[in-house]
Amino acid sequence: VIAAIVIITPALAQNPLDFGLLLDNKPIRTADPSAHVWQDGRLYLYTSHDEECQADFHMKDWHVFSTDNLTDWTAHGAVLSVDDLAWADDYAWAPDAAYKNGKYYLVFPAGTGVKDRANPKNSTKWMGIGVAESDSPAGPFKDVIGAPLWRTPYANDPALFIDDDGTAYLYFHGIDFDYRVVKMRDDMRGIDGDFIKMDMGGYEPKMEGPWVFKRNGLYYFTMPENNRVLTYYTATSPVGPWTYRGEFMAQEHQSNNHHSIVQYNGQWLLFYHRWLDTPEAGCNKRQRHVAAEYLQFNADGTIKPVQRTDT
Ligand code: FUB
Repeated sequence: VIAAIVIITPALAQNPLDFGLLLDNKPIRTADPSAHVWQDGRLYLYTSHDEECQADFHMKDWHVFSTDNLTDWTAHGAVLSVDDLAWADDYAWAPDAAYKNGKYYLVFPAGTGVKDRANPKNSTKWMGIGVAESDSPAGPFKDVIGAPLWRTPYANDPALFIDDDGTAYLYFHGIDFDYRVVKMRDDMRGIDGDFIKMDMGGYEPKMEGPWVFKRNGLYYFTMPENNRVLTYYTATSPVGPWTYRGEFMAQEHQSNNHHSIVQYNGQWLLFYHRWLDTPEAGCNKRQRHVAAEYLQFNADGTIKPVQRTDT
């Protein structure tokens, strides 16, 4: 479903990518961007969606946007909602996508219940990781499994990485924010084997939102450390052991960040979200929206620190 074609005016010459996405000509509060370039050469962005003035991350659906020039974006609308799921009615958090077997897969966290911060024992909240399928990169996606791959009190932020040999690895963080990976079955409808707790070389801050990519034969495991500062590790295998390499984007507003990294037309791009003042919304709080910056590497493969470009 194509909801709207929008023109985003470049903000600054050095960063034509710090944009506000629109849906039906209105701003849409997007977060947790997962960027991919598929066979058709377009760049697709899979995002979660904050309700206007939302609180406590009660989120209902996932959206897709695409472009072939980083300026003109097509909004494909909500491509999956918790209303489509038999097993969850809330917490439509950070998604990722993959292409395999001629199909497109949306992997996503969702859940139900409520968290009782004062008395955690009274919490009824749980979250699981689901996988939905589509014949189109722009969805809509269908949960053909009808159940989460697994559920825990807090399974979140899944990221899929498909290696050159076609093996799909699923990374996520769990209740203790540790570092896990599991192979996906070839049909992508289940996991293959046990969860592997990865060797992080002795440096293990809490993480959210893992994102793995490969460049010049080197694997990069990137994350919002303590959910705020973008940091990374490298390894010669997609399951580690990993070596910590440090920070490449500082935190902003003491708020969470969530990112993805993709190569498009020969340039590396970092998509992430920002918390910006939205006085027009009337809720006296910052709201999230997706932004992007170019990403540069040093000759030794390390990532150059990225500055946010202000609009
Ligand atoms: O958008 C909901 C949650 O906030 C995500 O799953 C986290 O990564 C953080 O961005």
